[in-house]
Amino acid sequence: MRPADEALIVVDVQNDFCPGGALAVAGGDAIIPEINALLRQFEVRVLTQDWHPADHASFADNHPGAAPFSMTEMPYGPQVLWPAHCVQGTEGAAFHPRLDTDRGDMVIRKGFRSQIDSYSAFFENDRTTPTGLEGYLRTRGVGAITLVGLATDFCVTYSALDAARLGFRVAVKMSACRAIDLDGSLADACQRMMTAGVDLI
Ligand code: VGL
Ligand code: ZN
Repeated sequence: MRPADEALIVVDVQNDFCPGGALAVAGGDAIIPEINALLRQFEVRVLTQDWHPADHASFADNHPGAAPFSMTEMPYGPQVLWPAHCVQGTEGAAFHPRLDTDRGDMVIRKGFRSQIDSYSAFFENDRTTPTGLEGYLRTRGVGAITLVGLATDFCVTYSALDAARLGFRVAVKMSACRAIDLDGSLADACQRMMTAGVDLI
């Protein structure tokens, strides 16, 4: 087992991010066996779940004429417009059936406010509205986190950068992540994580 002050955070291993899903990440389901093995090694285990209302502002469908994967401006900055995904209560928003969710101590949902997206497990995309995860980890005595899941270049990276900014020691286990990789976003994300002191392992 890993030391008690280390948490595993499993990001968005949901049907819509796996092959056949609405915002499928190539090989998204291939990481599940490794994640299930990791879930047995950590004392503190958090699962995150992207959890959007149908009228969510990050969905291209809610912007007449906008194409999926195009950009828009939100009050908090630029935002990618995604195909509708992870709509609350749908099969697409459910965890992948092979993910060992029984091992999760805590499920944190994010992106449930219609006017703001939330890539990070810690803060919404305005970088200030908290999800509550920081308090959960601190009250459990966590000082170090390992991130795995989907997608490397969006929710995993934003979570890693916020965690580093909050003072946690942060590692991303790259073999247990898969990327969307829009216009070089994966290389850019890795560069930003390394600059922030995140360990890519
Ligand atoms: C994600 C795009 C939109 C992710 C979530 O989990 O990386 N990406 N919503
Ligand atoms: Zn989303």
